[in-house]
Amino acid sequence: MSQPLVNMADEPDQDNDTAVITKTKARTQRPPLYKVLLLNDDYTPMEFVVHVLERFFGVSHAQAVEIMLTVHKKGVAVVGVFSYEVAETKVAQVMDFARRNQHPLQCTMEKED
Ligand code: TYC
Repeated sequence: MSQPLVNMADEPDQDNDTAVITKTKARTQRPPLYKVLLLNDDYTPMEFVVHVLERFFGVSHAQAVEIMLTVHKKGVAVVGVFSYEVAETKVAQVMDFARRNQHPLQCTMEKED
């Protein structure tokens, strides 16, 4: 928050020569960002994961295959970085779609450092 630019001294200033100028840097507050993570499992079909990535994360088919294979090999991958509300919605959409299709696919979010 802002500070006064001019602080008058507390002491009496009989000859008016002790005004203090204080500059405060205005810092912009950015909202925290959240990573959305996709986790590997042994049962969800690869094509289903590719479809999820295209449908909910707007990536191309080639990018979706690449991300899916990263998760398959490494166990987890960041699929996007969003505001809290958008990340929460993506996680809910993926988890709901996986559950409705009876796949154990897991999607979570975590605050970015
Ligand atoms: N490991 C799965 C398989 O071999 C494929 C898979 C990839 C599952 C990514 C989940 O997030 C995932 N069918």
